[in-house]
Amino acid sequence: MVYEEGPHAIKRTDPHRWRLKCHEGRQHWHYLETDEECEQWPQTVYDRYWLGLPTEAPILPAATTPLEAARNGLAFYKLLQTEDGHFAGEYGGPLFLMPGLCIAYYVTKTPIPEPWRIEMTRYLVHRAHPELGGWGLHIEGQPTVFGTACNYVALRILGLSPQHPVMEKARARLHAMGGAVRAPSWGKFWLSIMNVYSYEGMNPVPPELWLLPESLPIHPWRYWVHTRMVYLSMGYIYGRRFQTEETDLVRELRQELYTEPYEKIYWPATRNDVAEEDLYVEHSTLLDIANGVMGLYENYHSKSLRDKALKRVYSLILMEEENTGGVNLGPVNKAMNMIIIWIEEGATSKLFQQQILRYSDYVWVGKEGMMNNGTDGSQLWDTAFIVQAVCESGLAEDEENHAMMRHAMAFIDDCQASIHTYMHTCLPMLIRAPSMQIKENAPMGATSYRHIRQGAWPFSTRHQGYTVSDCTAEGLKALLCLLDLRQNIDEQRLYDAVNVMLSMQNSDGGFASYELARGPKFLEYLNPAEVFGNIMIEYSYVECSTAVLLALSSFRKRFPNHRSQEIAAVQKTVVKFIKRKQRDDGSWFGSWAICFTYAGFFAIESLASVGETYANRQHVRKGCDFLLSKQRDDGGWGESYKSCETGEYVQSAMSQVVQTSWALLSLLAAQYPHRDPIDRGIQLLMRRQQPNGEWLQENIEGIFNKSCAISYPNYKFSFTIWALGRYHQRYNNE
Ligand code: LAN
Repeated sequence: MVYEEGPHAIKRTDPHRWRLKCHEGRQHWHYLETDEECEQWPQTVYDRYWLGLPTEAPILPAATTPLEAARNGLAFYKLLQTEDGHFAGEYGGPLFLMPGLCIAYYVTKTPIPEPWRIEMTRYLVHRAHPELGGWGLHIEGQPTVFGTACNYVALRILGLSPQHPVMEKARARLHAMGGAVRAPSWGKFWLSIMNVYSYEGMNPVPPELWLLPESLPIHPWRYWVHTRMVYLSMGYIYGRRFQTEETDLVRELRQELYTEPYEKIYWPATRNDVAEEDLYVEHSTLLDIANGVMGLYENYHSKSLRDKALKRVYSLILMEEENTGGVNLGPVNKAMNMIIIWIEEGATSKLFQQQILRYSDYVWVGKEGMMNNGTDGSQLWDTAFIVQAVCESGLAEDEENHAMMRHAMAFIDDCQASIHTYMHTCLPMLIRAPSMQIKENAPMGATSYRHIRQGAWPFSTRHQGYTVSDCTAEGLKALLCLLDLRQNIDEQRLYDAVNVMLSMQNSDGGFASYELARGPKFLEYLNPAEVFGNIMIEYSYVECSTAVLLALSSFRKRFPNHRSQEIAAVQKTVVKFIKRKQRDDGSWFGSWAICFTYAGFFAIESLASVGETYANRQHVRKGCDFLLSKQRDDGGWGESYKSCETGEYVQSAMSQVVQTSWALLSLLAAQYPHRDPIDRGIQLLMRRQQPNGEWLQENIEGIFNKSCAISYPNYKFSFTIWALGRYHQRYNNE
């Protein structure tokens, strides 16, 4: 074992021993123990790239035109394609996920594999705030009680001593913020499981909510799927008041996390105490009243009703388990379900073993150690973008790119939910309604409340398999590109994808992320999470709506006779929605990446897909003018994640290649008539390109729930190549 140089002097594994193995999109990092194994299984360029080792990618002839720059970019990026045809990548950023993993392993007494333990410790040590100490909600944020208390616990589980300088500094920061009593609700919850906090100090999460009539507007089936699945599992654990046993570590943590003696804390008074550093959405009066009522209920609740509710909740968790093969929707319900399945089924059960196995899908080794990804990856998403970029730029015609494209297509093809995958991964009760719309599905009570998925694409892998509107759109767009290359595709697959999209339009004309908007807007007043905004229900998002519009537009051009009237009607109403969402200054607010530049790109491109351009339409013109007003002296664009928090455009310290690409793609799609700003942007992309064709990592690219940043490291390849390629198509390298 080696120690890293530098201020942290922390243990590290040998980076030359890690290998990424990918199968059907599943990404697993393996640590090889012997030299012999290493010789038999040499490191690939993508292993080295993601581990931060020199890639040894060849130096390329310097690009003199945008097309050559795109070609060089692709020559490098191609080397990162994994053996199963997708483009892998780290998906870190949030800092509230690894505590869930560590606590789940700790309470279920599951040993954390040694190489993981070492690399997770290294990651968290590196990600502590360099000046202030402690951790934030995400890697670019300021320290919060949530981040600091939970990651402190995680590091203690991982074995780091409380005397380590990073821990001392974190403790000081935590105490300066008021100690762990001031954690937001999700923090209070994890700490309660760890038995270093009392459930008396938590607002109730009664599982009985799931027994309410489904017709009630507050029934959880109407929540946004991530919120629903988190509160489903939280309700189970809260309902049972599950806590791990009191160990030495537990006793020590109780002394370390607070500013006063643990025994003296009056817990009920801490329920609504949340540090200013953490608070993004304050409690509404409605929420406080609801918490009060639920608190009374908790004092007198009936045991038999609770048992019934726990049974119902557990049956839904089992459906989730089966529907996703143990991957689960996301990293938060994954950690909770690992604990729940251990409680219900025991450590030796098949289901619990599957839970452990599937945790490998969530962890990723980067150059600063091992992180807990925000999902089980972004496989479909990233692969669909590069396929479209290569097609549009014309690089798909190059012989040298054929193998890579075929391979990517095979992955995209395999990733789509078909009858075949359906049979394998869905519960029998879901199979009964493969191509029906949600309102025609079997009675809600009998299902797991999921939207139809035959023909859909997920964000990551078909194993996780959740329908996402814009992932379906991007998957379809990518397949349609391939039609241009005259590959054989079963048309029914395309029709199924269209069917999924058509089933997802909301009454306001827009599209949400995973499902139709099912709940009333007032549910947002009951958002108990404090650290995230707009999480209670689905909303129509600019990005999702525009992606669907783009997909439908390109589908309709090729298949003008398939459901043409319906598609035309949807196109019309989405266009209206997009125009309604434009702000007076010409911008669109983005919810899933940063921010106005991202949403502007999708909006302008989608309007262009129905023939609206800078010359002929006011909305596109205003959208372009807004972007142009943000161009910087060096020709680039650069927006900070702060835009997403504040709702106003905030410039970042430097221009960013990713945002420059989005802005250029927008101007080019809109047929903006003047070349100068476009040329200056293109020159910036070319200047930033390295001699081996790559672009270096810049600021974090993505966001969710208004407050949490998340990495999309592949964007710096797919969108740069796309912008350069689109420029070439428009101006032919003049
Ligand atoms: C994602 C990632 C992808 C993203 C897009 C496809 C880009 C978007 O257009 C639609 C929404 C979606 C699918 C999305 C939703 C929320 C996710 C799953 C994430 C941002 C990745 C991580 C995040 C998830 C909620 C993180 C876990 C945290 C909780 C609050 C439960």
